[in-house]
Amino acid sequence: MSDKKAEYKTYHHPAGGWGAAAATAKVLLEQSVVTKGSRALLAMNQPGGFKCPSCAFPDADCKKTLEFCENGAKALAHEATKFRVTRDFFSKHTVSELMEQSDYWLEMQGRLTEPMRYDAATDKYVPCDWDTAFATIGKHLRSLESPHQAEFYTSGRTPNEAAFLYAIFIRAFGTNNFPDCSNMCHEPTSRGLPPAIGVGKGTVILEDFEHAEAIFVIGQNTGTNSPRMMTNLVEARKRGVPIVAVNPMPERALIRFTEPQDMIQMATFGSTPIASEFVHMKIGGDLAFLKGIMRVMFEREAKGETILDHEFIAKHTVGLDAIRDEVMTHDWPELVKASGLDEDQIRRCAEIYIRSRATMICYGMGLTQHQDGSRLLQQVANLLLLKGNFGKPGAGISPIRGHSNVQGDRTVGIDEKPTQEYLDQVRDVFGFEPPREHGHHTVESVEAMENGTAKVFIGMGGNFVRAIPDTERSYAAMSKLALTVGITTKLNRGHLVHGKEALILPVIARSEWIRTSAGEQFVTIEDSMSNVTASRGVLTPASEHLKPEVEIVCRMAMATLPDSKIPWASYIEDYNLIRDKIAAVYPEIYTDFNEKIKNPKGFHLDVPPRRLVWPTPNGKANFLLLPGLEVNAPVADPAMLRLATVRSHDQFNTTIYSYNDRYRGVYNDRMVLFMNEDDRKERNLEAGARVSLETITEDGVQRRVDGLTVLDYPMPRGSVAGYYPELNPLLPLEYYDKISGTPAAKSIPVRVLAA
Ligand SMILES: Nc1nc2c(c(=O)[nH]1)N[C@H]1C(S)=C(S)[C@@H](COP(=O)(O)OP(=O)(O)OC[C@H]3O[C@@H](n4cnc5c(=O)[nH]c(N)nc54)[C@H](O)[C@@H]3O)O[C@H]1N2
Ligand SMILES: Nc1nc2c(c(=O)[nH]1)N[C@H]1C(S)=C(S)[C@@H](COP(=O)(O)OP(=O)(O)OC[C@H]3O[C@@H](n4cnc5c(=O)[nH]c(N)nc54)[C@H](O)[C@@H]3O)O[C@H]1N2
Ligand SMILES: [Mo]
Repeated sequence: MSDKKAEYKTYHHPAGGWGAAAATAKVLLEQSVVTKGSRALLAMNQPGGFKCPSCAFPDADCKKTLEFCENGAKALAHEATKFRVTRDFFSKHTVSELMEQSDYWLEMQGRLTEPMRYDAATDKYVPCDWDTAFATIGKHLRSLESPHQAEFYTSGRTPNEAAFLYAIFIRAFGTNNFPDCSNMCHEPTSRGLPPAIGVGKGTVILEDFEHAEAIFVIGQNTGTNSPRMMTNLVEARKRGVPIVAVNPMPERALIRFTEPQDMIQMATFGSTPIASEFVHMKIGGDLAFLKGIMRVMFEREAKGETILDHEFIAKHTVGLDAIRDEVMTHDWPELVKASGLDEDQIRRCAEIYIRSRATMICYGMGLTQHQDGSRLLQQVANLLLLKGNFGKPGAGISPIRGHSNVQGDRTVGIDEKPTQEYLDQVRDVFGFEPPREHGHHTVESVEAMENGTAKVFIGMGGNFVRAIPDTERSYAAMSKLALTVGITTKLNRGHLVHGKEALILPVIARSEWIRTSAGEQFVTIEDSMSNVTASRGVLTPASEHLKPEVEIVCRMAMATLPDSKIPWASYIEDYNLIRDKIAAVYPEIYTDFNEKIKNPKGFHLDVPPRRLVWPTPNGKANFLLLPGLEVNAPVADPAMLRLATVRSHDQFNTTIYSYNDRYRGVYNDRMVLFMNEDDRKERNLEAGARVSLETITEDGVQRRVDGLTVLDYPMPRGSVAGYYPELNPLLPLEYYDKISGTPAAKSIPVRVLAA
């Protein structure tokens, strides 16, 4: 809880603008990094500098000198902070005491400075040298009965070089247990899109924004979670491009935005309206909305108009008739009811889509985090295919990825279901036979901890226990482990919910330099639009005892696999050697990696649908069916509300920068429930009432969060929202998309209990 008085007031200004400029200055000041931080900001996303540690949106073509945003500045300020968590700090607090502190407090303590190990006798973390730490990991892993008893988590800040070697190490060790932050995020993209278009990635690049004739932004809070994309939306809007925003929350930046880097707009307090059509849809109504648009197209075709791109469909696709038949089974009253929209608005959006000769559909967690998230994305692909919106400038599908390198990690091997081609390449390049059976995704790894099969958890970045569903259960599962290891920059809950033995291994951060005997090293990052660039830190590491992630991976491998023929020690010194191996394992996309990466703007990995090539089993793009209009299991309880767990403007996932959420008008509080006024009145609640939320499930487990303040907010009837991770205790572990394993964090069935 914040120690300041909570305040709730409507935010009337455009997003961005002076509010963003002030927030940037404030966070630099708070973390006491004004000069250091400002210097680093100038190097962020510049050729020769480092990639922003925040989101995965690409940086523009180096046109602007300050290629960062308010939330990038927050991420950097918190990384470059002057505060430190030292051995002194740990000697003053037991782990049980630290457990009582908030996530915000833990974050504010600063950067970790040296390796620590858990001492059960004192319930404290105590210093531990690096050699002992690696020996402990090696000892535990070698003593397992089976390599499948270990779970190796990756969070998406990990750069390509470290992720690639981590994948090789773990496969040489003998398992494909790769739970990954992507499993909670854009995994429906990675699993849902390949059967449809042959790749599990986006098909647009940044330049496409300049050619699009319509842009849809569905289930994504652009102004907060990928603010650099606002520049592209503003530019498109100024060109008169219609923008359709589809969201149960009227996110401020999608309505009106002032470019903080536009001097004239700033000076004149001007702003640009963003959404030409704001589609205020109920949670999970997307399927009905998409089908409604398709229905308009089919209706008009039936009347003799030419609406579809018949040439494209005939040449490139399979399955049109089945899709048409399925869509036409839903009449308008049904579509209206399931989406919560009126028919006119769906028709207007269809008109925008039909008129545009090149449409981009961008989306985020509002589409992926449902029980049928993967198949819902296939419907997005269907809509695009109907008008041939692939392989031409300004058109395509655009998942807006989360972590800065989450897409890259997946490309270089972090995958619990690796392809046979990749495994063959690993065998041929590294000379060992990798395991072929599928490993655990995130949810399965928690189940393995719960049932006692898993003994060791290693987290390469991230904050696993706070990110996963069913908090109480997950804490209990993690506590059963023999060893937990957190390879991280900052103190977080993941270090406090620990196994019998536990290690904290502090790493050099993105903004800091890496120097080895072979000179200064750089790493590489793949952004949301498949562009790979170098990232070179400019700041002095937070402590002399930190190690780069690459070295930590190599030394874990050396300690675990003493007979390994792989030259781990050489990779620690020279990252070019790692990139040569990436090129060898992925000749189709990474040939001449070390040459190509010399281009300061990086290079694009090939995405075949851009060339109208479909790497699906039948070599075509496929229209795929998702019958019905619901993307989550129905719940009979008439009092049920659907709860979306979302991010505030002042957090990065589990990292809480402050208790404010400026654009939604919430100050000094995160325990709030955004609710439609009529839903509140129907429950006889006063505005500002204290309530509890309880999950509606049939598994007999009570999941409840108390102490939430009800806020009247323009939510559609039946839809409520609150903050992640505070509301994760409500999300049942089993409540996930079966194709991708992604928890349905946007559609938890809950009831409200008056306090
Ligand atoms: N500053 C900052 N940047 C970030 C992050 C961060 O925490 N902070 N996180 C990073 C990561 S890992 C990710 S994955 C991305 C996340 O970025 P987003 O995808 O924007 O994530 P969320 O805040 O979870 O919410 C997405 C939006 O979905 C809407 N929504 C909820 N339910 C539905 C629904 O049923 N349908 C539709 N259409 N919309 C719905 C919500 O109202 C919200 O506006 O951002 C990345 N960038
Ligand atoms: N209910 C609910 N749950 C969700 C979501 C939701 O919308 N709702 N979103 C899901 C999504 S999209 C995601 S991606 C996951 C996020 O899950 P994670 O990726 O596991 O979580 P983060 O909060 O991003 O991890 C933050 C920690 O990473 C460490 N760190 C930061 N920078 C570095 C670095 O450079 N190197 C290393 N090694 N460590 C570093 C720091 O110690 C920091 O405390 O959460 C998921 N969980
Ligand atoms: Mo994410």
